Amino acid sequence: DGVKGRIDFERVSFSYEGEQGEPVLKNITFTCLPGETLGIIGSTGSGKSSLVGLIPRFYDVTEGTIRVNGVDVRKIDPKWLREKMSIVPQKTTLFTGTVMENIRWGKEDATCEEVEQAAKMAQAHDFLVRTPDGYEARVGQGGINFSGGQKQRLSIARALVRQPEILILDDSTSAVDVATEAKIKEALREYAQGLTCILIAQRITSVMDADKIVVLDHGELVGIGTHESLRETCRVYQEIFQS
Ligand code: DUT
Repeated sequence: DGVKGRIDFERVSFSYEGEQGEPVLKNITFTCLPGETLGIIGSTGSGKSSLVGLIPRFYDVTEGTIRVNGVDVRKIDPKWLREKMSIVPQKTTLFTGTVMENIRWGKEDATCEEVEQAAKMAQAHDFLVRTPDGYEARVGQGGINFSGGQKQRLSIARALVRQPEILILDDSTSAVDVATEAKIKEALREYAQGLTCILIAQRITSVMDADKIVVLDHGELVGIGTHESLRETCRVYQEIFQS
């Protein structure tokens, strides 16, 4: 169907409950079409994580409307909504168990082939098969025996094995080198066609090839467009680009 993975924000404002002062998000409007990759960039505290947290209804909007596949999310059961999307949070959440168990978490019926396929896309397969126990390697508490970048790649594999319609990566490749990050994005383009992807990032290189990029500044949308157009027209984007 033509609306699978579509997201619309319409004049969305948001304040955390009980918080005084300026809203965290102010009058945000944009559309992410099915299969598009949308980048979100902005300085720390500009509201990026808050914005994506509204999509699976971790919080509800204060004003305005968010639609997923054309339907107001307030009319959708959060459980059903979260089935359709995978979110990789800023902080990875691996648990004590095998790598296989960790990737399968959230989709316990995934086959070994599906786990391997997800790990390949996330660029985790290669480092896993180089360890003696491979997918049966034990993950220590909090993933202590893996590097930051490896943990992020395992988290991305976990998100992909659920075969979501919408994938949200919240700064999930910050510890992954630029070349490996490019490989992950290339694999997603090749194997996960039709997947809508939202990428929050700190560095421009992470989002510059997105179909469009939303620039947030103190909770306001100050630019939306491609890297090329923002580089010419958006002051905040230029500042991030030059920094
Ligand atoms: N905020 C709260 N309560 C929360 C989370 C955030 O009041 O539970 C505030 C802190 C900040 C604003 O909301 O002033 C936006 O935070 P958010 O985490 O959405 O910003 P970010 O752009 O994702 O920041 P970072 O790049 O540091 O993750």
